[in-house]
Amino acid sequence: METSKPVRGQTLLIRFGIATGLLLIAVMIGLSGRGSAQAAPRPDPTNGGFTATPTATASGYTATPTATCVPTSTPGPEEIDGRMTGGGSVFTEAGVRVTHGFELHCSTSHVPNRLEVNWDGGNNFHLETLTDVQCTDDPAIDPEHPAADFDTYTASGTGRYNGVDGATIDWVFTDAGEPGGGGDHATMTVTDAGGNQVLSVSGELHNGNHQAHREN
Ligand SMILES: [Ca+2]
Ligand SMILES: [Ca+2]
Repeated sequence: METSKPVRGQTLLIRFGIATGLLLIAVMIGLSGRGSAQAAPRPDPTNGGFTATPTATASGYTATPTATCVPTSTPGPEEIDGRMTGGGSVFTEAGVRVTHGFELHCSTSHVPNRLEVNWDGGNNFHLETLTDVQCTDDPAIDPEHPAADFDTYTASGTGRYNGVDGATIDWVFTDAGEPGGGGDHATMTVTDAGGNQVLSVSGELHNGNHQAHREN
C-alpha cells in the first residue's frame, strides 16, 4: 500500500511531462509553420504573379531598358537629279486642243522652272512657282535616249490663269522615247483663283516630244 503511492505519483509526473512535451512540440511546430508562411514571397498581382526583385546599381537606381525605335514610315523615293524639257499637244474629251511647252527640274530649288499651257482660243496658264515635284521611274516606260534616271514628272505649282494670280496646276508628264507621239503622255488640271477647275486634260501627245535628261 505504501509503496504504491510513489509509483502513482511518478506515473502522473511522467504523463504530465509527456503531455507538456507534446504541447511544446505542437506549439513549436505551429510557430515554425507560421514563420515559414510569413517568409514565403507573395505573388504580386500587379506583376503577373511574380515578385519583382530590385537590382541595386552604383547610382542606387535600377537601370531601365530603353525602347528600341522601330521606323513606322517607309522611306520616300530616292531624289533623282534630272530635268524634263519639251512640249506638244493633247486633246480634251470635248476635242479641244491643249498645247504646252516647258523646262522643268526635279527640284523646286533648281531654277528655272517654266511651263506655259494654252487652250481653246486664248486661255493661258503661266507657271510662276513650282511648289512640289517628284521625278520617278516607271518600269513599264523606257525614255530611250538620252540617258535619264526617270521617265515620269509629277508636280504641282502656282501661277496665273489668263493673267490673274492665284491659280494652281497639277500635272504629270511622261517620256516614253521617240517620237513623242509614240507614247509620251500629258495630264494637266488647272484651277483658277476662285477654286473653279478651268482645264482638265489627259492623253497621249499628238505632236511634240517630252525629253527626260540627267542634269549632267
Ligand atoms: Ca522606266
Ligand atoms: Ca519622249
